[in-house]
Amino acid sequence: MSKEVKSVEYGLEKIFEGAQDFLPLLGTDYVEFYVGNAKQAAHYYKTAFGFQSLAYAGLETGVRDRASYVLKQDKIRLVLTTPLNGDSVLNDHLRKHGDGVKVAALWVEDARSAFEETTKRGAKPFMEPTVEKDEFGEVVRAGIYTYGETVHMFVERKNYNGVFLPGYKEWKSDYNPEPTGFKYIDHMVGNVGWGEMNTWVKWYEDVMGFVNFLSFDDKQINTEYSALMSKVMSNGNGRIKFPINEPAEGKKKSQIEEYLEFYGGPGIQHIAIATDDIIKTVSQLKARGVEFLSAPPKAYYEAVPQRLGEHMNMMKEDMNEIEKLAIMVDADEEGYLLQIFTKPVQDRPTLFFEIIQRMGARGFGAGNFKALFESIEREQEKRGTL
Ligand code: TYF
Ligand code: FE
Repeated sequence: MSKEVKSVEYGLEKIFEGAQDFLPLLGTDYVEFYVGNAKQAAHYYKTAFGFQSLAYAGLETGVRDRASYVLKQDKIRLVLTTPLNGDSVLNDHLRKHGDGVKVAALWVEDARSAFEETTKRGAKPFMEPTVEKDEFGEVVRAGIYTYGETVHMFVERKNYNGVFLPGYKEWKSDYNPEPTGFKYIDHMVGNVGWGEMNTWVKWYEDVMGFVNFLSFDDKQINTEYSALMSKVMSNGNGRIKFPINEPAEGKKKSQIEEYLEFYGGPGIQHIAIATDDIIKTVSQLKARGVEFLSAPPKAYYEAVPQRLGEHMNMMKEDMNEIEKLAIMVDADEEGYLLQIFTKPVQDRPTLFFEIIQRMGARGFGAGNFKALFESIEREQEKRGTL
């Protein structure tokens, strides 16, 4: 693991030296998925992941071409959107990519300025700054394209106190499964094409003012087959992290190549969700039918003390529980982390989720890559895509 940018200080303001502040970001605002059946997807995210109903837009609210269900769990908002007729442009996206993430929306103070600053640095516009109003105030939104057909929306909501956005009505449901302990989005990872990682690293530097604070090359993370390279991009306050993967040459097909084939190009590969009690969260998810990758081998757990070194004494979690749930553990100079990965959450082997509990560590679990990628390869083997 190589640190390319030294961290200056912890806190809310500037963490990364070199990050530019022409685009101050307050956090992730929402993540919007385009799906084939938003009503059923919403049920899945409520039942299996413990999201709560928040807002709805569709025929009943005067929207004719799409239906959108908004779900919430602590700081995370998901929007599940589906087209309502064959003419909708959403169909082109769905036909090509299947269910997946269309929008990673960022919460900003000033959406007009965010749009202006990024487009003048080369971002391709998706939506010009637009004011949306209702009885709860107004929201300004604007959007730019990132890799593939994925979009970053900028959301300015300082003059708004409705449940989500103008045009949505509050969604009160009698069906409210218990939350599973999700807190916030830790990072969202994009897969891009062969040789394109550095192009997108530069794009996040130049257009968004981000810095590259961690890099993993193919030598560190080349298992028998699953070669890839990865660079983590972060904004200045460290709240927004977008790692970018590209495939690398291996013995057989890289998991990144499999994704690109089935998604029909670059897009979001996984969303990592932070919890502060991974044992409870993962036990709940498993009980509700969420499928995770197969467990690492016994030898992986035998090597935990060695991998954690001095951090082993700090570990509060019961290692037997951790192993029983097939959770992985890694450490860096600053602390340790616990993580686990779901299988893809739709039929195409594309988007999946990561559950992560950070106990001081700011890395991405490089010590787990081998075991993780071998689990992914076992799935690729079953799919005949290795
Ligand atoms: O976000 C990360 O870097 C880790 C590890 O295809 C990872 O979660 C990296 C690449 C990948 C799956 C997981
Ligand atoms: Fe991750």
